[in-house]
Amino acid sequence: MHVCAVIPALDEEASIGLVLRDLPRALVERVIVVDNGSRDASAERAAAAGAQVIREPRRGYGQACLTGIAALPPECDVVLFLDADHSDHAEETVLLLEPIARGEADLVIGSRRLGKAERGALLPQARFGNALACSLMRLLFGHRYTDLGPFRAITRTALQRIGMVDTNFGWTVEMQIKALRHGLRVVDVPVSYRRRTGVSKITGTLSGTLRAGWKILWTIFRYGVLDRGPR
Ligand SMILES: Nc1nc2c(ncn2[C@@H]2O[C@H](COP(=O)(O)OP(=O)(O)OP(=O)(O)O)[C@@H](O)[C@H]2O)c(=O)[nH]1
Ligand SMILES: [Mg+2]
Repeated sequence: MHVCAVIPALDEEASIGLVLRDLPRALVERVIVVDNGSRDASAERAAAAGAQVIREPRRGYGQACLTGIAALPPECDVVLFLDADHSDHAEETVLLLEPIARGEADLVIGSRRLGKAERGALLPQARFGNALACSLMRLLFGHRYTDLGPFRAITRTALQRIGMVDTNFGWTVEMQIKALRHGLRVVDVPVSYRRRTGVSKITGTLSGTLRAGWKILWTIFRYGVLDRGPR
């Protein structure tokens, strides 16, 4: 397996070095950090820690992921996504890759609900939003996801099939819904989660929570009610 990691980063100079330090380079051939218009030294820190840095001035979590995907080398056949704020335990990468390596999964979601989240790492609004989104997906698609966690692995073939388009907060749920609609094999595995390093941008702020929550619900409604075709 040729595994490449895509890490969206927006002003994460305090944490990006730690993430890259913890990522098992024996398993991950190439690490692409997508710098999403940071005004701090995220890009320099990432480059110094051995990552390929790509700049994407258009803001948005999904946009950063799309730009990272566009830069994947041809030999890459599994893509690992994780956040740059050192909340995910990059050293647990192997847990996400195992089901794919065994030929049992196309998409593996790192579930913070099945795993151990440090106290205060998953804010109440995040727990509530994840539970609501997972219940709605269960109702509409009949599959029981346990989390919308950002730490995940997907085969390149699956990624190409599902045709991701969301440019911001709908990214994680879009991937999970489309995986079901395309009949992909999806697995949740327990992962650990810690409090972020640096300044909170989404879940730790009221406006971020409202915008993300709204976009996640809208994405579920769009793919689950308005347009139920395979794409
Ligand atoms: N908010 C935001 N984050 C981005 C963007 N592009 C990349 N990111 C990165 O996406 C990841 C997730 O953002 P976080 O701010 O950690 O979001 P969260 O985990 O829901 O909430 P907090 O950790 O409490 O802020 C981080 O690694 C960010 O640096 C962007 O345009 N907006
Ligand atoms: Mg975070």
